[in-house]
Amino acid sequence: MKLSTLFFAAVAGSAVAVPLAKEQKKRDSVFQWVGANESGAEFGEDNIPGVWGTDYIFPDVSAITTLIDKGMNIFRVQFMMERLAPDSMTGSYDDAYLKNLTTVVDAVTDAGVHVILDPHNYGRFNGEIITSTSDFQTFWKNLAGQFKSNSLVVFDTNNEYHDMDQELVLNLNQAAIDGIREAGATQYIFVEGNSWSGAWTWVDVNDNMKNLEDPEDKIVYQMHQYLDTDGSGTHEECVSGTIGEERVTSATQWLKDNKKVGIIGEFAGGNNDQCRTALKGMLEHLAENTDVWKGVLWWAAGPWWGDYMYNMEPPSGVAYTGMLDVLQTYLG
Ligand SMILES: *[C@@H]1O[C@H](CO)[C@@H](O)[C@H](O)[C@H]1NC(C)=O
Ligand SMILES: CC(=O)N[C@H]1CO[C@H](CO)[C@@H](O)[C@@H]1O
Repeated sequence: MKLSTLFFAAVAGSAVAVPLAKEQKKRDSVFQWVGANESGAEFGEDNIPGVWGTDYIFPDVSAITTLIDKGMNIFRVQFMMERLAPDSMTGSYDDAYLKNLTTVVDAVTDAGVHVILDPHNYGRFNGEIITSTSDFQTFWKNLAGQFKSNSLVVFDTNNEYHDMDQELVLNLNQAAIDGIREAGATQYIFVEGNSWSGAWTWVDVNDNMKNLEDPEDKIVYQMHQYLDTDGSGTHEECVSGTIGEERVTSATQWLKDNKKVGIIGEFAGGNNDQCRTALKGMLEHLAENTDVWKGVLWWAAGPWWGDYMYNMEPPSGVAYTGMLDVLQTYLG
């Protein structure tokens, strides 16, 4: 069943089908947000623009519904800037790609949960590091303009900046914030840092990010944390049973010291007891510090993950069948 069907059943026959302000569904959890990444529209990054259904796919709304039924209330939807704005970052949109993206966004927010728009670009456009803060500001002004009337949309400035000048990362994030506010959008903005936005290296690498300014005061620092040896999220094994807590502790202190709030926007571990223990330890630590940690998102759900070791896609993804219980305490 489509989410929109569920929601619109209540207003069937009404001429005004789309409410202007959407409200988050009430739930009971220590975290404001628990959810998953919804990956697919950024697949096939070597084929630009690529072909829908061959190189990339949009998330499956019915699978998202299942995760909402399990208690999730936030989804981070990946897409590629080059597919949305094929000619240039500041150029016009591919209407079909925008429409497909919007369909997913509307379906999720109609169910009363948040959706994060995630340009999965690593601070790059067409393979080059983005250096024009003014173009980036325009990109965000344009995109926020499309979604500013939907209060459950969250803007994520970019996925995992890495190997970039630190001042540039700060300035790009500020430019995104400025563009979004210039468009008149007032929703949450999730900012990301250098070095793949890792929580474990945040204090050493991304300290200057505390200087970001938002007139709406709705910045959430989005960090990522994997628990394998190199923190890349490419191994099934976790380093130890305590590695989860160890890797986020310094970031917790940074958030407190600087009076900021954060979210773990990507985390995962393989389907084994060591990772289960490590992930629980991390979640417990975050849950003890909900003054600064607002939630977590599993990497990843999506239609095309197949037998991928972290696959959270219902009904048969290995993490959906084997690891959802790790999150159970925190689902609303
Ligand atoms: C959008 O989705 C439809 C199927 O719903 C597909 O036929 C079309 O190719 C997609 N277009 C793009 C640009 O993703
Ligand atoms: C950590 C992780 O799983 N990263 C993957 C994210 O998804 C892209 C494709 O969208 C993969 O290339 C990465 O390996």
